Amino acid sequence: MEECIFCKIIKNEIKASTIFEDDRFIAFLDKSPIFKGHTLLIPKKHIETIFDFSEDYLKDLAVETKRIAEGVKKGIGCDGILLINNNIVSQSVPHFHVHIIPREKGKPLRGFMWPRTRYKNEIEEEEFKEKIEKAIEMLK
Ligand code: DGP
Repeated sequence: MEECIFCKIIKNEIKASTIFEDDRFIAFLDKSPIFKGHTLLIPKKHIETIFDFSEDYLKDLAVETKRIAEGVKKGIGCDGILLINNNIVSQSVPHFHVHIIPREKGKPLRGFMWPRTRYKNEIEEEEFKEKIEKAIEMLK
């Protein structure tokens, strides 16, 4: 089976513009950035989606995400940061990655995450709220 592209980046078999690396994580520039400076943060362990993480690794990922996002913001002097992560659907590389994307005021995302939808009414919104609330309760 063809090996994962991001595992090859970790092993230095594919070149990437690496901006940070330690024993658990690596961050590098996305090869097709939404905006320049668009960075990907990935675990060095081959973990496919958020659902496959251990809690400890995920906690470290949250801390690392904040640090790298701060680095991108300070490093290029952008106004803000968009964090996104595709799991399964729209996930083109099956190795978990957080997109850390620089944002500038007045520079909109084009055709990305829009158009938004609306709930038909408050009853429908309540139904969605309850389904998710119950599922979370069961996870405790
Ligand atoms: P997603 O669609 O959420 O799975 O995002 C995958 C991202 O990975 C996409 O923005 C492009 C980036 N990408 C894919 N292959 C490579 C690569 O070989 N090098 C780098 N630097 N980025 C890659």
